[in-house]
Amino acid sequence: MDGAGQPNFVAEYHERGYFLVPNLLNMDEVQRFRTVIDGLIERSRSITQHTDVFDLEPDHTAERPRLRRIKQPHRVDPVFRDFMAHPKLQAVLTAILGPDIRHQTVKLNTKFPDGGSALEWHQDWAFYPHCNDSVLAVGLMIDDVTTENGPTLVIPGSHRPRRVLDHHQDGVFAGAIDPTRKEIDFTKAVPVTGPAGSIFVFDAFMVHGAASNQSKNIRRTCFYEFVASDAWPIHQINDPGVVASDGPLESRGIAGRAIVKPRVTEVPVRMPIPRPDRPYGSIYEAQKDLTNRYFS
Ligand SMILES: O=C(O)CCC(=O)C(=O)O
Repeated sequence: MDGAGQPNFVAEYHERGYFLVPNLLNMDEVQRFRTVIDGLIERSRSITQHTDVFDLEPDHTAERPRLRRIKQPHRVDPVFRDFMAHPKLQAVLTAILGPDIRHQTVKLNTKFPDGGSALEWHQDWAFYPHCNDSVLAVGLMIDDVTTENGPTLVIPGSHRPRRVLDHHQDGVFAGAIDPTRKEIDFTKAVPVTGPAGSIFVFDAFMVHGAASNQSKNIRRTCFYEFVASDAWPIHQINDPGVVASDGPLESRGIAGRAIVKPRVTEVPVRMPIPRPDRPYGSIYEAQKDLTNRYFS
C-alpha cells in the first residue's frame, strides 16, 4: 500500500500501463487449468479447420496437435469462468476499475514449442473501442513465461497519450500497426515474464505484441478483458458470437452492479471494420495479410 491507502500497483498501472502480480494462483489452482487445457488439446486432434473454439497453427495435425488459441474458453469449461470470481483477482480489478465490472472477452493463447506463432504489435483498444477508457486486459500465466517461450512484449508508457494507432491496411482492419511507420520505439520493448499462476494487467491502449516460441516449452497464457460496467462497446469485432453465447452484455457483470447507462467520454476511435470477404476469426487471421511485419 502507498501513503494514500492504494495498492502500489495502481500507480504502476497508471504510470507504465501494466504491472505483474506474481503467483496470484497457487500450483493446485494452476493444475486445474492445465488438466482442462490438456483435454481440449486432445479434443482438437479431430479438427482440421478453425472453429468457434479452436484457432489452429498452420502445421496442426491429428498426430501433432498445435493450436494458436482456444477461443472464449469460459464457455467451454467452468475453470475459466470461475477464475473471474477469484477474490484475489477481484481485489486487483476493483482497485483499478472500481466496484462495478463486466467481462468483455476471454481467450487462451497457446504458444506451442518450436515456433508457436508471433503476434504483431497492436493495441487492444483498436479491436474493441468503448465509450470510455476504463478497459483493460489480464494475462494469466498457465506456464512459466520466460524470455525464450514467446512472452508478451509491452512498450511501457505507450498507453499515454490516449491515441489509437492505425491498424488498417488498404482500408481494412489488419489487426496490427505498421512497424515501418516508426511511431513506436520498439527498442523499449519489455518481456513480461513470471512463474505460472502470475497475472499481468495492462491498459487497453498499451502497445504490445509477442515473439514466436523458440523454446521446447509450451507457453499458455489466458487473456481476460474487463471493463468498468459503464464502459459500453462502440463496436465489437467478434460480435455477434459473444452476445449470442454469453447472453446480453448487461448480464456479464463479474462484480458490483450492471450499469446500463454508458459513461460517455471523449475517446479516440478508428472503426475496426474487417475484410468484407472473410468473417473476423481471430487476431491471427486478421494479421495474415500484413505487408510489413516486425516479428517475421
Ligand atoms: O499472446 C500474447 O502474448 C499476446 C496476446 C495478445 O496481444 C492478443 O491476443 O491480443
